[in-house]
Order: sequence, then structure tokens, then C-alpha cells
Amino acid sequence: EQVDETYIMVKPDGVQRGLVGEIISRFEKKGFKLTGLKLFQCPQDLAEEHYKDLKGKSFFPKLIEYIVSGPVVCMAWEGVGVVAAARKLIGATNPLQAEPGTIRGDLAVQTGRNVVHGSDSPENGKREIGRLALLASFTLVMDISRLEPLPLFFLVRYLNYAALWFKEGELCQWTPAQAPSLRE
Ligand code: DAT
Ligand code: MG
Repeated sequence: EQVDETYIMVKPDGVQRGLVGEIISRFEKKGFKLTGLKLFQCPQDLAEEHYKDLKGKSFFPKLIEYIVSGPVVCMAWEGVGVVAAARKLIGATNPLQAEPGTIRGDLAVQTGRNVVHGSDSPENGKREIGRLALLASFTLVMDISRLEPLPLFFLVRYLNYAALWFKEGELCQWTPAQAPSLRE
């Protein structure tokens, strides 16, 4: 079975309401593996890049303003079927329509303050976490030596944006203590 990864983020209202532990706990208890975690003040351009598919919607400016209004908690979670399962744990975009038992169903009321983000596809999970960009940079490094400094500058800037939420070295691979390979 294919192991996927998803980008989960506690939005500023979730941090401010003291819901970080509760939200992390739901993914831990489900049985997914945490591979990245940080508290982070999101800059305007990253928020716009993350939500670029919603550019042009009437709520876009307010959404960006909200995402940069205070620190967020960025997480990468890994597991079989993790993307769809995380969306189920999170619940519908409008918390009033989210089922009880889901994070939004239990903890939120407003669409514009729905406490948590989760990637909507495995491709977006990779894009949002940043692995696609790391791969792209590795293959592009081959061509870089032939480029002039100016295009190189723009390339590095582009990769910087494409990486979205995590940089190389911020993600960890690890094996659970109960794994057979670690038994004495
Ligand atoms: P989701 O976060 O469930 O993936 P989305 O990707 O469609 O939902 O939208 C991203 C965020 O934008 C969402 O969490 C809250 C905000 N949003 C979406 N639709 C909205 C609306 N009609 N009014 C206000 N905010 C909205
Ligand atoms: Mg979405």
C-alpha cells in the first residue's frame, strides 16, 4: 500500500484558543506518523501561494489576513490513506455542517475560523509540505551550472516559493519504538 503524506496546519484561531494539543492528539491517536512540526508566523506571500487556487474569490483577502494574523502550527503527517483520512478527521469546511466527532464539528462555528487546514490530495500534500520542490531542486541542480547568475537567482526564488511550508532538514524520518527491528 502507498504511504502518503499530508500537510496539516493549526490556523491562528486554533493556536489562540489553546487547541494545538487537542488537534495534534487526534492525528496521533488515529495512528498516523508525525514527520514535521513547527510554530511559525506565516508571511503574506506564502499565505497567498498556499491558497492560490482561491485567488479571485470574494473571501480571499480576509482569508489571507486571517492566516497571517498570528502564528500557525505546521505539521507533516504520514501514513496509508492519510490525506483522505485527515480530511475526515477534520470535517466539512463549514463547521456548522461538519459532523460531531470531527475537529471542526466539535471545535468550531465559522467557516472563516475553522481552526485547521488539511491537504485535499496526495499531490497537494507533497506540494504543501515541500517534497516536490526538494525533488525538483535536485534535478534542476544538474542544469544550474550552465545558467547565468540572474536566471539562477530567479530559479532559487521560485524553488523557495514552490517549497511552501517545510525546508530540507525540518522533516524527520523515524521508526516507532515498538517496531520489530528495534526489539532487543
Ligand atoms: P478546506 O479548508 O476545507 O480545504 P477550501 O480549500 O475550499 O476548504 O477553502 C480554504 C479556506 O478558505 C477554508 O478553510 C475557509 C476559507 N473559505 C472557504 N470557503 C469560504 C467561504 N465561502 N467564505 C469564507 N471563507 C471561506
Ligand atoms: Mg482546501
